[in-house]
Amino acid sequence: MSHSNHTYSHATYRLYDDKADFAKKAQGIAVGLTVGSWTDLPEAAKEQMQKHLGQVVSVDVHEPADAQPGQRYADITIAYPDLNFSRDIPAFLVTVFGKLSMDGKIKLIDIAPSSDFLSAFTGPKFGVQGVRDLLGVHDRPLVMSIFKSVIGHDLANLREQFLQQALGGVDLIKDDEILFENPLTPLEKRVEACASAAREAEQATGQKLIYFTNLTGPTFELKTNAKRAIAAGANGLLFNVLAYGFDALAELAADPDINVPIAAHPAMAGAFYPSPHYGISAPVLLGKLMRIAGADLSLFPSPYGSVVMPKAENLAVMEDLLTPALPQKTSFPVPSAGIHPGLVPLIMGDFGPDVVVNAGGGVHGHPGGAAAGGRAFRQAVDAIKLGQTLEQYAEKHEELRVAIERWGVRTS
Ligand code: 1AE
Repeated sequence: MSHSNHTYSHATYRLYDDKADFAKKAQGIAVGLTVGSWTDLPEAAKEQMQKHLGQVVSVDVHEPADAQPGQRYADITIAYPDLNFSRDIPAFLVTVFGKLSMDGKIKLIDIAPSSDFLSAFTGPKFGVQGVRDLLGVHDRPLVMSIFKSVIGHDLANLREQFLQQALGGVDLIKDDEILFENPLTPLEKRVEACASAAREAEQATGQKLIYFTNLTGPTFELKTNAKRAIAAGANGLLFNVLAYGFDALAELAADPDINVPIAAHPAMAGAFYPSPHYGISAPVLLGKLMRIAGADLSLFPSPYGSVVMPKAENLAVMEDLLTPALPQKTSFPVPSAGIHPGLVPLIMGDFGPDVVVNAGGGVHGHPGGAAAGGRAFRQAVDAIKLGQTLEQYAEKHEELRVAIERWGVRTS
């Protein structure tokens, strides 16, 4: 949207209120989050402030005739002048949902930053295509394995865990997000041990592999730590974006020396998106903002596993990660938590080819061990690609057969 040569960024909110005058409320937001007051301003001041004034774009009231208490809501879209905020995500978020986030039953359900604002963000360095190019895999979903049971384990143990996961033929391995700097597996030593296991596995499988090392530490040390990890051989970084803030991710993604893909972990996302009344919607949080800030992969709870996000929200997150409507490269959707090989038909059916099948317990919990677990996932992906059911393919693929026996198959 553009008024008088000024560009605007949009934000859409869902407000629940049984009695409110939503049009008045919308006007209050447009003025309150921009110039502060309007009607009381002298005419000369109004002329001066006009370019900074927010505009109500739409007020869409949902009030069924038989509405029960708590059901009346409105979707309100406000246009904010880009003039009012600098080109960084904290400034944008504080403008559109700073104080407002605490003002009643209100949830930020969509954002449409202007092209001028978006042009300030490099976004994912690799994106879906770039990650595929790094691995040389272009014709199937990727498979990622998650380290499990890492706290309290030493380097030799960690290396062995890595090797077993890698031998199963997975494409990506990520640290557990709760593995921080510690005396048993300090950053550089951990990276060296895993990189050497990756080389060993690559000789056996002939397959390339990316290891997402957990990037941790105080905010102002993140860049240094990222570069230390890369110098030690890390070819990917895992990052707990919501604990640090989107700006930290944007700064890492924009640094030319941090030339490895970044996987965004959703830790703490549950504090933001699940309520219908408060917070920030999952597609905004784990879709648009992750991608704009520079996540090559964005993890989120799938609709099928142990920690569940409804399917409609999953698909909306995926849409925002993959839509060509944003100028940034696309990011891989990674529906996660409680994933096992028997869910692969659903994942590939719902998400299509550009998805990462990601599992921890579903790899390590395979009765034949982690290598067999990885193989079972790869076999499940191959089965669906070949148009076979998992049960058919399992007749000649032992690891998949055992996985199905252990977890079953879900087709809906
Ligand atoms: C939504 C994040 C999933 C995650 O990080 C994780 O560790 C999942 O583990 P499993 O697959 O549920 O064992």
